[in-house]
Amino acid sequence: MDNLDQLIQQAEGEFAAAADSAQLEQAKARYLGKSGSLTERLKGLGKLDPEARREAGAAINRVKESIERALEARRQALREAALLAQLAAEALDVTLPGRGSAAGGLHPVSRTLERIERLFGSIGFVAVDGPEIETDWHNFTALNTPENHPARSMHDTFYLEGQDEVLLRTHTSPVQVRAMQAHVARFGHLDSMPELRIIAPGRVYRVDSDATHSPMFHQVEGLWIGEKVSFADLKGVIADFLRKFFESEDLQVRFRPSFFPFTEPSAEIDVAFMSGALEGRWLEIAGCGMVHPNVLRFGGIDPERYTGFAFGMGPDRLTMLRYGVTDLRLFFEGDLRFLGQFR
Ligand code: 2NL
Repeated sequence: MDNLDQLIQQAEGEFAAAADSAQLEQAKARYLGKSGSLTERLKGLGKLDPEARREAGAAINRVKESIERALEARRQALREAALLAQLAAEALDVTLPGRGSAAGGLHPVSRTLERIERLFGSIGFVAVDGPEIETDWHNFTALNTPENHPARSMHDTFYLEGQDEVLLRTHTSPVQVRAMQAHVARFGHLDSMPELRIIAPGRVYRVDSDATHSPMFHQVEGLWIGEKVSFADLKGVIADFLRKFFESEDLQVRFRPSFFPFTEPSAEIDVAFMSGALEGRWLEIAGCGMVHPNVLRFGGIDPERYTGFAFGMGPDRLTMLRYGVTDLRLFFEGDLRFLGQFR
């Protein structure tokens, strides 16, 4: 009996010492396994006479049950310890503040484009778009650009490989040419066509790259065609737009005679600020003019009856001026340290 009680204590000690379930199962085998000490004792019962065998058997079975209970208790304890360890390892502090989602923002040039669209929209101009891959006809011919004009050279214009009639548009004028044709297709049969008032914002491409030129840049062109549209209308629309765009009522605006194949007469538009870092300096910011009769004709419009003005400006440059940015390439490198500053 004493011997058996010791066996229980010994088993309990070994079970307690088992650090994981593998060690515990090894300890179990030493008592309850095929040649474990209890099993050996049960085998020994056969040598006893029936009276003694019954008594010894019952005692061994009680011990066996005790050891099995101790085993099951230790198994349970190890399972709980493993679960607690896992919970601790995967601990998640739900009271910590979230990482937050940084607010995004529009690209500064997109902000300028939206501003331009809104200001012209307020006087009835509708924004239109069109393909960036254009035909030579829409980009140059319809704009009265001579066959041998330098703008048509490989040096200035990106042509598609193996196709000398297809190119990346160098301005958004072809969008306006398409809009004129669509307008005539829609309203040309009427006694009097409604006015066409559009702006064409978008990406354009030229073979040019330095601190102030990017091979891809933006342009906004505008076009107003009607029966009595004059250069005076052009001056008023542009001057009003620029004062609103730069939020400066005393902005100086100057129209300086110039030349474009697609307008006649043509002018360069300069502005001068009355205060700030650029105070008093004339800056060239757009070109404009009365639409050349040939261009109206290419658009399907009778130049004897209708006149119109057109203009083109660079929103990238307008954005640089508005925010005081000196390197155009910053707009197109995608560096969030720079872009994140415009919100
Ligand atoms: C500039 C000059 C200009 C136009 C663009 C135009 C478009 C049609 C007909 C006539 Cl469909 N003209 N566009 C006219 C004058 C100037 O842009 O310096 N842009 C940055």
